[in-house]
Amino acid sequence: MDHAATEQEALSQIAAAQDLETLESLRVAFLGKQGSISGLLKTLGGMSPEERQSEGPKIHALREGVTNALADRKAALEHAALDARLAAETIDLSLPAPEAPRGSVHPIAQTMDELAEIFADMGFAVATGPEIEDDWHNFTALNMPESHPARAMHDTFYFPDRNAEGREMLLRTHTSPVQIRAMLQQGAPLRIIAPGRVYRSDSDATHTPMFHQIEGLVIDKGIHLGHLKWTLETFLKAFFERDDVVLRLRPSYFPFTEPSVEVDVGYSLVNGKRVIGGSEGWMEVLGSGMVNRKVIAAGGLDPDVYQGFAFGTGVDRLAMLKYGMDDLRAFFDGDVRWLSHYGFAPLDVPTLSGGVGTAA
Ligand code: 2U9
Repeated sequence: MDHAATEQEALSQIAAAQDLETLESLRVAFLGKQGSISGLLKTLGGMSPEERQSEGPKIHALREGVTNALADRKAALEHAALDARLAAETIDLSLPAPEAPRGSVHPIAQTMDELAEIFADMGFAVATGPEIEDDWHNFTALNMPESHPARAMHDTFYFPDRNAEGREMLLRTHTSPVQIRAMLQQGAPLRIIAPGRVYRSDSDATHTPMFHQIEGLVIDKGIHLGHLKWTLETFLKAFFERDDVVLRLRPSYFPFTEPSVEVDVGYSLVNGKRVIGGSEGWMEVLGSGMVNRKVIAAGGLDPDVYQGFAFGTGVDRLAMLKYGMDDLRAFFDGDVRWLSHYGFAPLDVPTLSGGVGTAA
């Protein structure tokens, strides 16, 4: 049988195929179950051994030649299709940009920038650290030993596996481990703020499992509660952009500070709405205190030589208070209508001289 002629005919049909469907129907015609070359292969079974020895290699070579030609043509057709698509789908980079910038800065990002600006002016550096922490940096070093209730499963997101040193791993429940790391790495004196995301297993109208905190830490010789009060008062006046901000310090308890104070800020009622300033009522805005001796020691410093104060607050709550949003959950919905209402102009960077928070 003239296999060479059969192969020539098959190859020319394959070369002439202009699209993938035609090529597929040729594959079926030659190599499919009922295909012509498959049919030739089936004739091998009925041949004498001598005949099979001479015919077998020829039929197999024919099948291989056609298989390769089909694969090559398929690759060539796909390549051509991609080239055509790339040529057709171009972006005209010479198109003019939109007249006004479309995006806006999220109120949390804006508030974080304002806080960094205010504290930078008071000599604080911004410190950051990992959101996946070990239990020593998140709890033990902050005077929360293994028996402490804040370590309970229902408050904290733990990972199933321990790290290489055998420590339990978790999503940080506050930004305090950042300050522990800063004390160990930088020593004293220290003046830092630690803004960032924190995680707690809590979800309702006023709690989201991820929220934003900012904490501050000052360590030096001779630090006392007066330094704390001045710093927080200066900060709150700058943040709310009012000179009549009044603070009220109440005794409280945190494991990492001793003594501990909660800070309320006075508000007035204007048309039935609470406005920061004056003292018609009080709202809690910050937790703070003198750093516990055990925490100073965990940070590698001698508590007989160094003292410090620390504070912490929720950025989401501060943003709501300043910009008048009433639903925490809208912060994380990603709704562009909400963002275009509450967002800030991207090129309007907060500065102390220009006003820290100018709405878009
Ligand atoms: C070190 C030493 C002390 C940080 C502090 C608070 C008080 C506080 C809460 C306010 C509301 C967190 O967002 S919130 O849930 N924080 O009340 N935080 S003192 O004290 C530290 C931190 C680090 C090394």
